Order: sequence, then C-alpha cells, then structure tokens
Amino acid sequence: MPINKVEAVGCDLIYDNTSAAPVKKALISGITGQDGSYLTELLLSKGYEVHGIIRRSSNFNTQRLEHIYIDPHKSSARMKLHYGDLTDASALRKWVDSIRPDEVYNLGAQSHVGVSFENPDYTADVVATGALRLLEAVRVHIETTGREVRYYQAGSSEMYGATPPPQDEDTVFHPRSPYAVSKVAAHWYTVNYREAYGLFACNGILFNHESPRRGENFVTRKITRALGRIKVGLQSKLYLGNLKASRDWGFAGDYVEAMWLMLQQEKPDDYVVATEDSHTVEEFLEESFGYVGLNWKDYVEIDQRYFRPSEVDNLRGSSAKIREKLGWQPKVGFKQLVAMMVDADLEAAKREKVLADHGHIAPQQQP
Ligand code: NDP
Ligand code: GDR
Repeated sequence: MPINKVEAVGCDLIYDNTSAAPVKKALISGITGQDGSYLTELLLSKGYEVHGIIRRSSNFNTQRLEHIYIDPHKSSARMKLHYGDLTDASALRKWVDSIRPDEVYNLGAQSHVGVSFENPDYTADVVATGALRLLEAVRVHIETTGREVRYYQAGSSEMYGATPPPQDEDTVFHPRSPYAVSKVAAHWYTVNYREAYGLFACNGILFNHESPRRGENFVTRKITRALGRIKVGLQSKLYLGNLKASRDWGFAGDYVEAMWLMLQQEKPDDYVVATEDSHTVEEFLEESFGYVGLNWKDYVEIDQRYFRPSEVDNLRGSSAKIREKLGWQPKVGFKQLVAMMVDADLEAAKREKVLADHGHIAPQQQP
C-alpha cells in the first residue's frame, strides 16, 4: 500500500511490521535514505521500535520504506515517522525527549560530495552543525533524565580525502570537499561529546556502500540505472566524469550491521568499515556492462561538469579493528554487488519500458 495512504493520521506516520513486543527504541535521522531503510529493516527484525525523522517535502520521500509499510492503525505498529530536520534544534530536542530512545543513529546528511561544492553552507549546516544539534539534544536529555542513550555518527572515508590508502582509524584526515570537511567536524564533535560528557558515542568511518536503493546520482547507481535503460532501448548514452577515481565499494546491507554492532559494545569507540578491495569507476563500468554482454566504451561519454574542483583519487580501507574486535565482515563482494545492482535496474527498466511503450510515462533524462 502506498505510504501516502497513512497521511490522514497526522504528523506521525506509523508503520507496523510485527506484533512482537518492542525491546528497545531507536531514533534514526536519515531514515528515508539508502542506509536508513536497511537499518530500519535490521532493527525491526531485532524487535526494536524504530522512530525516524523525516523532512517535510512537497512530494512523498518515503519510497525506500514502502515495502515495510503496514496499516498504521494496528496497535503493534513499530515504525513511526516524525517531521523534523537536522537544521532545527528544537525539533530534535522535542523528539529525543518525547521518544526517549535507547539508541540514536545520525544518518541524515546532504550526502552528495559534488553537490556540496555548490551548496557549501547548507551542507555544513546539516552535516556538521546538524550532528552537533543532535548530540546536544541527546546530552541534555541524558542530563535531565539520567537515562542512557547511545549515539552513532555516520562518518565517511571521504574524511581521508588526499591521504593515500590503506586508510584505518589512525590515518590522518585530509578532506577534499565541503561535505568531507563537515564530516570531519561531525567526527570530532562526536569524539568531544564522548570525552567531555562521557556520552556513549561512536563514529563509524564507512567506506562507500551501495545497493539497488542507492541514490540515482551516485556513480554506481547512475551506471546500473543507465545500463538497464540502455539494454531495453530507453537510453543511448551515459555521461560521466572522472573514471580513474578508485573506491572501496561494499553492500549497504552489510554496513548497517556494523553500525548496530558498534552500539552493542561495552565501551564506545570509532571503527573503519570497509571491504579492503578497491576498484576504479572504469572497472565498475567494465564489470557491469560486461555482465550483460555490452561494451561500455560504446555508450559512455565524458562530461566535464561531473568532475569535482578537488577529487579524492584513491580510497581503500583497512577494517582489521572491527573484524577483530566486533567480528564484523562483509558478506557481499564487488562482483556480487555489481550483479545485484544490474539485475535490479534491468528489472526496473523493463517495467519502465512497458509504461513508456504504452505512453504512460515519458522516458526520463539521466540524473
Ligand atoms: P542518502 O543520501 O541516501 O540519505 C540521506 C538521508 O538524510 C535521507 O533520508 C535524507 O532525507 C536525509 N536528510 C537530508 N538532509 C536532511 C536534513 N536537513 N535533515 C534531516 N535529514 C536530512 O545517504 P546514505 O543513506 O547513503 O548515507 C547515510 C549517511 O551515511 C549519510 O550521513 C552519509 O553522508 C553517510 N555515509 C554514506 C556512505 C555511503 O557510501 N552510502 C559512506 C559513508 C558515509 P530525504 O530522503 O528527504 O532526502
Ligand atoms: P563519493 O560517491 O563521492 O565517493 O561519495 P560518488 O558515487 O558520487 O562518486 C564516486 C567517484 O565517482 C566519480 N564519478 C562520478 N560521480 C558521480 N556522482 N557522478 C558521475 O557522473 C561521476 N563520474 C565519475 C566521482 O568523481 C568520484 O570520484 C559517496 C557518498 O555516499 C558520500 O556521502 C560518502 O561519504 C562517500 O561515498 C563515502
């Protein structure tokens, strides 16, 4: 059932997934994003009551949560959405105080590196000061109630920027974009709240992770989305920027498990989460186009507008700490990830083709 059917219940949109009694409460900023949707599934499967902060937008932005929607009027509803924004400290305080979460996951962000050069103030406000606002809401809540609340900060390998691989927890940060600088600030705010106030606060330094739910203007999804459309005849060209950049790409479903694990430990700490395997954008093209028997060189054109003023050339994480201490390891490798994304986007393109052939939709432009 489409999520907009529940708008009638008012400000809170309520989702119900099982009838089991809730064990713990989690509050997630960025619940509508790629990671937010996988983390919600994981926490619901563990019996949590999951609360998410969503931005008001003129269109519904809850598509990634639709498959776990169940009638909101059931008393056993365990997923609840609340309007709020990381730029609005009063809303963050209100939701932390009224929900009384056991765990807070700060995943909300203007998360596009290229866009952060065009919207630097906004990116800093959401990514850096937004994290500070949420930490402060948690700190004040703990101080006034005496409760324990654990906090997870979505850190990024982009913080390493120009520092060559392999990158681990001791590697020096050298951020190369307004986004990355803001993530470094959020990282240190988190460390500072841990040291100054004894908050149980963890930084996950996650390398790139993808999935069929990845935003369509990140390079992997942009490629697999275009590939599906090319394969069914809805698109003929794909315009990209720097093909030489190398990334350590994992599967988002594996990475949200790492987030949860960090908050289940005796002591808070910071962890790198990575596959330890890096590929260039060109290698992603080779693998994905090759998977469906096409040569990417016949379709890809370079467009300067997708180049960044300063690029991050090479990221490859060293995740020994989380593997040894928390027993985490990725289950999905590069080839499997590419196949999963191509398969999903090929199916989506076939559905799109049926609609386009019957004049129900105009073939969209690429992002
Ligand atoms: P997405 O871009 O898919 O999701 C971002 C989420 O943040 C969306 O729910 C978005 O809402 C929300 N958001 C944006 N602006 C605000 C705001 N002002 N207030 C509240 N919420 C806001 O990102 P991912 O799921 O991929 O990533 C999750 C987090 O992890 C982000 O912080 C990202 O920077 C970080 N990260 C991601 C990595 C990756 O490879 N995916 C790697 C390392 C870190 P809406 O749906 O309305 O746009
Ligand atoms: P990234 O991901 O910047 O690593 O940030 P993205 O997929 O945007 O770029 C990866 C690399 O591909 C190059 N590239 C292009 N990128 C995009 N988006 N579009 C293109 O057309 C294109 N052509 C080449 C880029 O220059 C770059 O080198 C992601 C985000 O999820 C962040 O929020 C997160 O913190 C980091 O991963 C880890």
